Amino acid sequence: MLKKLDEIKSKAIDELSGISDIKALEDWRVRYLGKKSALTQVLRGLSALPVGERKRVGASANETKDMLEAALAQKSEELKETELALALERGGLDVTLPGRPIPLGRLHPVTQILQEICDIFASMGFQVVEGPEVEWDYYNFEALNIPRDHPARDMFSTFWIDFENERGERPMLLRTHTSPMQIRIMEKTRPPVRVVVPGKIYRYEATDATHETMLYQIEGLAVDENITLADLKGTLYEFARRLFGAERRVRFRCDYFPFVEPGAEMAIDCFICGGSGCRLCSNTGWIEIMGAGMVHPGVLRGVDYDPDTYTGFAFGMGVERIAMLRYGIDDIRLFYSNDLRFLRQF
Ligand code: 2NL
Repeated sequence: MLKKLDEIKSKAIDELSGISDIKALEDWRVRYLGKKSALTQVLRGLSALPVGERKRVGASANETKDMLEAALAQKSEELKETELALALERGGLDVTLPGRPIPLGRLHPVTQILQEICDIFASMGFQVVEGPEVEWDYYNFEALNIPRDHPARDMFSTFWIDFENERGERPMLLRTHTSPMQIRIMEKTRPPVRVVVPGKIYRYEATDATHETMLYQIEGLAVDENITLADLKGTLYEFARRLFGAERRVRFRCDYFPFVEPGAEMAIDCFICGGSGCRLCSNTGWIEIMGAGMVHPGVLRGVDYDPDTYTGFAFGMGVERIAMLRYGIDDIRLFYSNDLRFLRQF
């Protein structure tokens, strides 16, 4: 019996070494370890043997079984590895490769600043509203106190889409500021009004380090009874300190915009040199960040608000300019040239 087990073992091992595919390995398993295999027969027949022999034969049979099972497991592992290598050679899929990382996107620096600005005004009670980029001449100019042949139109180099034609149809353009949306809001609602309008605007100009034909602007408007220049100054002062630092000082100087009276430009003290003069502030100590003013009574009348009852303040700023100041960028064209080396820094 012991001799028979030895024969089974050496024959099985001999055959196993010649096996080179998984199907043949399964046949081998059934032949040497299956229910009908010689080994299993020996194990089953143990109870019929006299005690002394049963012990010896049983120990040897179990040892043979363990040994064959271990050899089977090792062979199976080897075959799997060779099959994977072959599949790869044929151009198959290697499921053991680590996955390719998914590139993570991010918000454009101008979008980040735009959202920051909107958040500040929203926290002060302003609603955030967007409007159309293609506008009627009426909303972009006439309603803003800029009549057809007024020289103030020269301030806004305009992309015209359609001029007034012989059929008397209205002229159309790409908006040169977001104010037309504020006119639309005032037409549709009664005071109190508190809105900020972010969005794209267009200027028909040559591009250079500080000019783009398409840029972002954010304008704000507050109209109610008893709104004064003090409200304008307090609101914009708070805004400047939240965006550029609590230690900022501000300066208001007279300026002209056709839709406000009086009009002003607002500057902050230079956050690089603290006012002593440097490249950023062109040695003046001050950086202009926006235009503002009290809404012109003609604009209020145009939307049917009585200027004797209501007053308001308005302001506007270029978002790229603010982003350039915040990040120390010296050329506006970098924002829109899609160079990832630039964009990945934000
Ligand atoms: C600028 C200066 C300004 C306004 C925008 C405004 C809007 C309405 C009525 C009155 Cl509906 N004013 N907007 C006022 C003063 C200045 O923007 O463009 N700075 C970059």
